[in-house]
Amino acid sequence: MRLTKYFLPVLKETPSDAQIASHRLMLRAGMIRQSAAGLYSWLPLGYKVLRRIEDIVHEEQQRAGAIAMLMPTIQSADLWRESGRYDDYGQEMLRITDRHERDLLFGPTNEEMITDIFRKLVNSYKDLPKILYHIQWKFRDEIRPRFGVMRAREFLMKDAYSFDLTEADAIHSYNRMMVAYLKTFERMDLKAVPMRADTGPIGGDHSHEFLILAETGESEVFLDRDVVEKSLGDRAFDYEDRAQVASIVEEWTTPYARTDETHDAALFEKQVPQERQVTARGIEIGHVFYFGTKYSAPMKAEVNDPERGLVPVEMGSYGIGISRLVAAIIEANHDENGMIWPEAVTPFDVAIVNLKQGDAQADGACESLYAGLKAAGLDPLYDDRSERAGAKFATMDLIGIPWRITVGPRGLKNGVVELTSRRSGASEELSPEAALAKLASIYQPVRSPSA
Ligand code: 5CA
Repeated sequence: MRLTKYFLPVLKETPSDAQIASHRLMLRAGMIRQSAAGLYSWLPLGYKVLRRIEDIVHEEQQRAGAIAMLMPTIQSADLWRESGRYDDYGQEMLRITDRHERDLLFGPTNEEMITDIFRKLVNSYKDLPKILYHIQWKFRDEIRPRFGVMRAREFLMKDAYSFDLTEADAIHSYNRMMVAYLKTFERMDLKAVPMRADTGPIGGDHSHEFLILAETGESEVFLDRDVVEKSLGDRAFDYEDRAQVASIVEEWTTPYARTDETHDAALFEKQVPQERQVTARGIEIGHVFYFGTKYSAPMKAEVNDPERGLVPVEMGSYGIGISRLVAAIIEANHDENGMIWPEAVTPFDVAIVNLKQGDAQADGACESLYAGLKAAGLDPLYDDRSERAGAKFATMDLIGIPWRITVGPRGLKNGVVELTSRRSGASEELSPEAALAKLASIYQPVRSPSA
């Protein structure tokens, strides 16, 4: 993309009503625009990041065996009356009446709808297990929407639902999703920690929240430092192998890690040596629940088990805050000059800054780099504006492109361009070909991971 052709409405002023860095930066960099309280348009730069995050989530869900589908945003109130949640959900639910006076609602989550689909279309135990998911907009009429897309009213969620015959099978589905989440967040360079959680209005007996540590997080968290250091890396495992998947879950859930809702101060003292005790704040980016037959029993989502006859299916649900993740990643990756995108989710892979727009040699070198990067499968943003170098650098720093190639007449005389890392600030002089080869080798494993 050429910057002169793009839509990047960068604000000069820092928006005064934005309290946290991610909200300020997303507004300043022209990623989002508020249309009403808790409702945002995703402008092109923000939308690119959102899509990158969605892609990673899709890949890892499917790798873990979940199947993609799409359900509507508007739901019938009758389904929610069957589960008993129509009244329980309270004022957070946006209730709508259509022209025929039918009660509808804008879905805050989809347990009822997927249970309805399942009960109508599946009746044999032979069709189990299944994990179905979608990525769809949700609406929750939050009493205090704030921090931009972090706590919005309309937000994008990945929600998966598992269906199993027995509790043991359901726990395996739960564990699969837990491991898929570890993998998903690791690919985004996030240190996400599963913490024992309250189940809230979703219900159930078994639940973990995934949080990343950040000063601006809304939850207080208490944890053993050891769990933050853990990583799956390129560890090989098989999602079908129950014992293996369970042992990964155990490894991550054995160290103490809880939010203030479930924190037990005495247990924390007993279980975690003083020097490893961490009290911090966290942002919830995902939440997994095993709730057994909470919905399948009242809604009669049953299958024929050869031994037990008709039995309600065992279910779980698994959410990821896709739009919240954009903000959470910024909270974890920024400095005083702007955002610093991890390569896995960056809106553009590399910025090309032409120091002397209009100079035939500099323009030619930029054009050929731009074409070469695209041919190598990379997504460059070429700043082809006739601006001062300082202004071009400031824009690229603000929008956080992880790599910058600076092209100017002086370097070109010696056959070199400058490659700069946004994160470390370190620069090196390389031939244009070598810069291209280096970037290709950085992005290849990020875009097509094997493990
Ligand atoms: N049905 C379950 C899982 S499918 C569920 O709804 N879980 S949840 O309530 O925990 O939401 C899942 C994720 O959505 C949360 O972990 C959070 O990351 C995100 N989320 C929840 N509320 C908001 C909000 N108001 N704004 C942005 N993201 C939100």
